[in-house]
Amino acid sequence: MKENVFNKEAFIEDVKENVKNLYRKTLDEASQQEIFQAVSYTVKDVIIDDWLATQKAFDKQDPKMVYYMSMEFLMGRALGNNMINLKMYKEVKEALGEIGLNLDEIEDQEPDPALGNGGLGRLAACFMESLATLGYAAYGCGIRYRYGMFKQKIKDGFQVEVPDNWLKNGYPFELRRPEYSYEVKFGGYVRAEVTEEGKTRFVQENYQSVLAVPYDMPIVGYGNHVVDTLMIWDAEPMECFELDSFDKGDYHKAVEQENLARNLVEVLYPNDNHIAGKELRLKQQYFFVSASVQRALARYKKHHDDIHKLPEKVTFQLNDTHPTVTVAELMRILLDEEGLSWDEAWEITTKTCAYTNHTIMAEALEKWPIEIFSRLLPRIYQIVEEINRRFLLEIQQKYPGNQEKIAKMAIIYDGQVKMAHMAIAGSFSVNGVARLHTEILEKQELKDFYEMMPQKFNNKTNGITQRRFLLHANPLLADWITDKIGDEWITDLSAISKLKLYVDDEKCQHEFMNIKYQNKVRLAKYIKEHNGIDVDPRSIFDVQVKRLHEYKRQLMNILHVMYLYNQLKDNPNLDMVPRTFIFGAKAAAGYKRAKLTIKLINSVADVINNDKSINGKLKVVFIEDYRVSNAEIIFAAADVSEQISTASKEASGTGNMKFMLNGALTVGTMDGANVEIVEEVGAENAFIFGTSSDDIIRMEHDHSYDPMQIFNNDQDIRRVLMQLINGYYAPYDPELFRDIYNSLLNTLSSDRADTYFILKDFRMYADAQKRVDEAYRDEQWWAKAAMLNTACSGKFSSDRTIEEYVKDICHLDKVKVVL
Ligand code: NBG
Repeated sequence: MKENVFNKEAFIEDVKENVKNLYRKTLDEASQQEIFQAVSYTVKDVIIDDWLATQKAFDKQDPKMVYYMSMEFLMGRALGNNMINLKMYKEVKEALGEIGLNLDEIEDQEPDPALGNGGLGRLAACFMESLATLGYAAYGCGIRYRYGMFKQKIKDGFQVEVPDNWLKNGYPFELRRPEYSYEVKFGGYVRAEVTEEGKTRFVQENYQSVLAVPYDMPIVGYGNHVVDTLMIWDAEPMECFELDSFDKGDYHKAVEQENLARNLVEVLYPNDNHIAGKELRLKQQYFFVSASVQRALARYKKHHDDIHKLPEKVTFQLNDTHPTVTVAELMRILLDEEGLSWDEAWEITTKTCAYTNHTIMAEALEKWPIEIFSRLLPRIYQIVEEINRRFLLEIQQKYPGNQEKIAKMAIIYDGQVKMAHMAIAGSFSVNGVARLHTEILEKQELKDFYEMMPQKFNNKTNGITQRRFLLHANPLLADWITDKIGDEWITDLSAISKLKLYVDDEKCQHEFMNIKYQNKVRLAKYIKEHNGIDVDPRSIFDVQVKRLHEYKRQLMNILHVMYLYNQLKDNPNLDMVPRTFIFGAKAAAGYKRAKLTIKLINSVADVINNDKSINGKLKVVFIEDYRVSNAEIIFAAADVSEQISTASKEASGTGNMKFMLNGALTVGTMDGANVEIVEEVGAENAFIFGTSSDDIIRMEHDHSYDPMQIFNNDQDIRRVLMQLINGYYAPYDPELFRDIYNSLLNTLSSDRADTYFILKDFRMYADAQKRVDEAYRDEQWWAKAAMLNTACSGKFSSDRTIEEYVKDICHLDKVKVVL
């Protein structure tokens, strides 16, 4: 195999050439952004050869392919990672350095393609990278939103959302592929016609349509020349002449279609674990699903002539319920375009689709009113009705006369189309994303489905890619690890367990903690630059970064900070290790209480950071615009990882894994993948607390939890809560945080008080935090525990997760790329 031998001079020449061709400038005239573009094009040149070779290998080896269907891909910046995976990062850094260019600064010019919200979108990105690195044929299918996740600004402590125009300078790593465009139809009505062979055919008429145009982005495998593809769809208006002859010259329709195309991919809905329920969202879903399924089938048919064998070559993996219309769209094509019978089509569909569930949060369960669904997707709706009718028959056969089962399991019920039910009925596999989550699905949320078809259910505990979250994010630690145990961990994270040999070695402990310290200095510098706050890298960096959601309980964290501050005010000599509490979180634009929590964090930060009397023992920092690029700096610098969700609510979490990999100790509940993290590293090397998921679920059912009792009996908690409404942190508007206070105590509101059991867990949380304080004083103990966290993180590579998906669900073949 030909290696990409790096030629420094040629590389620099190419960069210069690109600057000249793109901007008619010489290198010294070019801006940093222009240099970023030029370097990216140079790197893309290298990728293109591998990409082409990969496509050739696919054609020749005809591997089975997975189409990862996802509304979200939170890719993060590409330049650095592409160079890492091409194994040319250090060489490029050096070469650029020699001509006075700083690679870090150049990387900083790249916008974060933020085509996702949080964990679900980032998981999709990690999976794509692992698929390529493991040599599997994979397409990511999604939407090329004109505006990704908003940029967050903090003004007066409040979140302000600013549009993220990530394409404004042009994105060097995408490739427009108009030759693979497809029409996607909305609305109109369905007409049945009888064909010459006497069959009934259904034709959609008087519809509006858009042209789906794919942009391909390369997904570079690590050091193996495999380049998979992320295809994200843009919407363009159909040319007028492509209208039905009947409609030709219909000016109104032409304008409508133009508008439809413009609006369709305009913006990503900024909700995490919550549905928007907007008509446009359903349009987005069908748009990218229809285009992707059409492209997948076209590719299949180019190489095969028996459509019945589709499941042998294709799996559609549904990333949550968002792409569930895949089931119906595939049925439509097989029935209406391929002319198959219902039974044949259903057989193929249910062997091709597989569904991953990512949450049990009720407000995230997708349901569409029949009115909207049938109006937007008339033919698809007919098919869903028939899927539902047959599914109900099956249920009746299995549970004769059991009306309750029908009510609970129907796909169409109560005027709504239930996407999760359709996903389960239409898939051969249903998986949860951590062991506990899958158990809760089987025993609670999806119990009826599990009882009826247990063979479909399986668990795939999430993972993360160590190439981005260690090799790129934490070069100091990555080099140190490689120095100690070799570089096998880069492609086989289980090898990182070899570090266990060194955890008792004092010199190694020192080196490890020194690297942590340097990473803390790097983060402190970032915080100073972006927040203007001085933080002491010798303090404990205690970090909670993730989407803001009540179930994740950032509120409990900040209430605890308020409690610590009260203690310090009572006793300025309190013996505590200085601690810096670091937050980073975006709240959905319409999620009031989440936004108010951000304001609370910033208000508390204001008071505490400006109080000289506490001698800098406490600092609070809210990092603006938390996103993949600054996440990489943050994980590397954390001592403590806050994973404090209400047990049962966090399906898995993946931030928890990124912290662990970088040697942070978890303060956490027994929720999501925390359970498995603790199993790997040992409970003694984490700080576990809180009510168990069984108890939470029980109290949710029997309504036995009463936060008021705790408020009445615990003076410290009472004091903290009163500070929410007595102007302590909002002297100019004492009522500002009333809603938060009410959410914890007020039983008048329609929600039950303290839905997320914050007061219930508060004392146990404070105790766990006390243990952190004590443990940190023992430097040796801490260093060993931190190293053990890194050494025991092997299970949490997305490479492991993908291998499990391949083995149990989609059975892909490995591809070998020869140049
Ligand atoms: C999220 C869960 C996380 C999980 C990611 C990836 C949704 C709907 N779910 O716990 O909240 O880690 O999915 O599986 O965003």
